[in-house]
Amino acid sequence: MARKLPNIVITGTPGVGKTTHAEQVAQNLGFKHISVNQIVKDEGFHEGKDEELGSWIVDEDKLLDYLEATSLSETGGYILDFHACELFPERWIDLVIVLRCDSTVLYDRLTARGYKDRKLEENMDSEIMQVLLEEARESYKEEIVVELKSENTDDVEANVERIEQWVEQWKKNQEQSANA
Ligand code: DAT
Repeated sequence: MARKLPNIVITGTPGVGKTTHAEQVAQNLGFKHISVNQIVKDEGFHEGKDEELGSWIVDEDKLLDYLEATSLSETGGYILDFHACELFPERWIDLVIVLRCDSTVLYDRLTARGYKDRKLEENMDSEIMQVLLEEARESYKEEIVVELKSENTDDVEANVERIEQWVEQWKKNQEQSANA
């Protein structure tokens, strides 16, 4: 059965603004915001922490089983907010937003969060090398991957509006194909 609402992944290097965007889109559209990192932590879907990087070593099977048990694949209307995207099955996902940020802006955001040493370096490198954009392009169809800049509040406003317009169009297309 076709989903009534699309599912959206919002991805990018830590600090680019995933949570900021996901919360606003979820609130405006009544979508469910899934902070994947939070779930991994709260539900224990990990095999401990990489101490140097400070990130969880995710147990993908447990995480995917958990997501599979939600109404995500049937009803849609979910926003998955995570610093990786290739693990989500293509059939679940309708749009992949990759947020990008200038490195000086990102440096300030990450140091404000207390990131330093290798954790800071790895994340800065990841953004500069556009690791998440490549991962998204390799994992999903080109036409559903959208790169958006997230450097100031005007960007957030414009991006949120653009995502909402995209959702409207997606719904119209679904209705048309259902009636065809
Ligand atoms: P992420 O979820 O990708 O780790 P976040 O949404 O928590 O990022 O944002 C990190 C910090 O940067 C937070 O203090 C909000 C701020 N921020 C993010 N995107 C921004 C933007 N486009 N303009 C201004 N501040 C932004």
